Amino acid sequence: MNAPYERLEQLEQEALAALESAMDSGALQEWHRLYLGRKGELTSLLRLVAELPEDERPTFGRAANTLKATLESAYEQRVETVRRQELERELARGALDVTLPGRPLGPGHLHLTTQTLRRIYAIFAEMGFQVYEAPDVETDEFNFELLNMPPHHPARDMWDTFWITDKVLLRTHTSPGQIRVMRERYPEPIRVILPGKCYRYEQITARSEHQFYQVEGLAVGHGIRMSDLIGTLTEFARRLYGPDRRIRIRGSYFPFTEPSVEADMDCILCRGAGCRVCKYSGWLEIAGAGMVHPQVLRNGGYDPDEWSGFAFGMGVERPAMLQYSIDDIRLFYGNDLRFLRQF
Ligand code: FA5
Repeated sequence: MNAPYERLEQLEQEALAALESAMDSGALQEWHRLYLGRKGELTSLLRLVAELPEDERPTFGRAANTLKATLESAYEQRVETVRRQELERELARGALDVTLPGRPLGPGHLHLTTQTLRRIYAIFAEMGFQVYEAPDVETDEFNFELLNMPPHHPARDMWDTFWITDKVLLRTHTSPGQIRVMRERYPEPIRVILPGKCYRYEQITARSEHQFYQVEGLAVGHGIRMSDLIGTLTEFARRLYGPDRRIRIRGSYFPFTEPSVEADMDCILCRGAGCRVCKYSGWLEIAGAGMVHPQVLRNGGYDPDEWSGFAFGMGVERPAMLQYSIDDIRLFYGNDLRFLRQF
């Protein structure tokens, strides 16, 4: 047997013996560097290949690779053993007391949006409104067509849309739920609120998110009038923001209500005098609303000659922003606990 082969055998014995005496992770690292490292013994041995006659080189190469594999697997096993021994030593020293109680996790609390939603539910529940949930993923038919917006209707531009397919979308408002409740409840009278997330393909700014909450309201019955709508919204604003709130109704346009209005409330900060919050108008918008359009009643299965109804849709984050002087809607879902803990 010539010198390189002998060296190979010697190296195996030497390395395995050294491995057995490596007692901690530092020693193991040192062993790895010495025998398997880039400048280690095995690597330098492989260089001896050049000294061998050409026909012996493949056999030597194979033998060296086998040795490499043997040493690597012995190393892995030794690492396991040493790790276990180290842990046992540590436990014996009492450094790790597994009987200690864990670090306490403080209780969380409801998100500001959830708190606001629950306040809104409670107020409407007292006024006899049930909560009805409709799907976030909607069809063009429910989000637009049945609400009086056929394809290419210009009012569709009011709602920039996330499309999933040609006919399926993420609802841009909670109004499609109106049709769903009517079709489910006919021929009963209806008094529901429909809370939920809405999605709009919009530029995100301090005032606008592309994902936000709305609460829709719908009442359908015999002889329901505009004054019922105004009374309901006034009562709601007074219960949420204080008993002396005033409501103002302005004419507006939505394809699914006729007539359509926007309801404003006197500014909670300046009480109508004019300030930064209300942009010096004295008023804050609280909801889009109106009398349910006869065609929408029909689409829900209710005959508009016998039935009438009102509907409204309000944001959730924007009123909460006003109430707590939050100047950026992006804080709501930024998951910064320093912000969330304040509420
Ligand atoms: C609507 O979505 C109508 N569906 C409301 C309605 C319902 C009218 C029933 C008539 C009858 P509008 O696009 O104005 O209307 O949205 C209503 C409220 O949602 C706004 O007043 C605002 O508070 C909130 N909102 C709208 N877009 C955003 C947004 N990008 N980020 C946060 N809040 C928003």
